[in-house]
Amino acid sequence: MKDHYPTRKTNKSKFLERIEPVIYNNETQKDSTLEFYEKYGFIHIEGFFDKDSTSKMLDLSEHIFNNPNAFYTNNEPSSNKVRSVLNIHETGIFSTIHKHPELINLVNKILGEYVYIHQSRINYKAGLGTNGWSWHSDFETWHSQDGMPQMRCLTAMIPLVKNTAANGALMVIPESHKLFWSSSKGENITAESEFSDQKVGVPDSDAIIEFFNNTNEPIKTLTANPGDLILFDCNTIHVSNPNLTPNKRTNLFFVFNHIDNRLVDPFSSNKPRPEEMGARKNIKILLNTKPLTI
Ligand SMILES: O=C(O)CCC(=O)C(=O)O
Repeated sequence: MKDHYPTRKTNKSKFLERIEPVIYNNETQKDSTLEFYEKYGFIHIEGFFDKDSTSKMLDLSEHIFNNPNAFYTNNEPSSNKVRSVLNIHETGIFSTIHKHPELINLVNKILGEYVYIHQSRINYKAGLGTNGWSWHSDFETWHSQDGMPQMRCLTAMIPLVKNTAANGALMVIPESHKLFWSSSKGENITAESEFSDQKVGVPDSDAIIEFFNNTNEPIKTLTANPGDLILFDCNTIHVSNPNLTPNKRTNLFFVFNHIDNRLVDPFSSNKPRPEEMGARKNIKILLNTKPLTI
């Protein structure tokens, strides 16, 4: 398959224009929410999930944090604290939540029918001493390491506690999803070390300046309440600071990919990352036809 976004191949980084649209569904009547998403690469919808479901999601996340052994986990780089737990979308209430008809409907309006879960995770940022994330585009990793061909994928992030500037709310560069930053080759890396502290594929300062020159908007700090929904395009450049408070910042992530964009062989690595980081076998198409009660 042709590599439209070569990255981590040479000693030079460069910018490439995005080829694909942001909204794939031609039938979508673009309301202001979708227009915003298309232009800026993210949307924040307040109060998407009700209080009861949100508190059940938080309870389950706490349970998993305290009993992580049954799950694929990733720890903080400098301690043995759990940083992320992956592949959680078929556990307890998460199995209903990721199929929430209104969520699937919204995702379908953006990516078109039919989508599946590429990756799911809880990021805990467990309080003082926990790392943040450097500026990056998820697509750059998913393309090079997992073999995701195109930008037809998005992340649904559900904050389960209040996200503030102090506990490391996600920050995005508006309009950055329209440019692809092709990274220079990096050192030998492991999937695990990169997951806990990404070093390769991280835009340098000049690249970040270019992303800012490309928009008139300031950084958007996505402070949010439990049960809100934040959707962001797979190529939107984002970052988050360490958690400076003593309490966990627990966020849930479901990554939806279009079925026509299934993973192929990685574009810049010999071996795919584990199934929990990028689904190849465990693929179930998500339909929004059955009303579900949550
Ligand atoms: O949890 C966060 O604050 C950021 C997560 C992130 O950037 C990522 O997992 O790619």
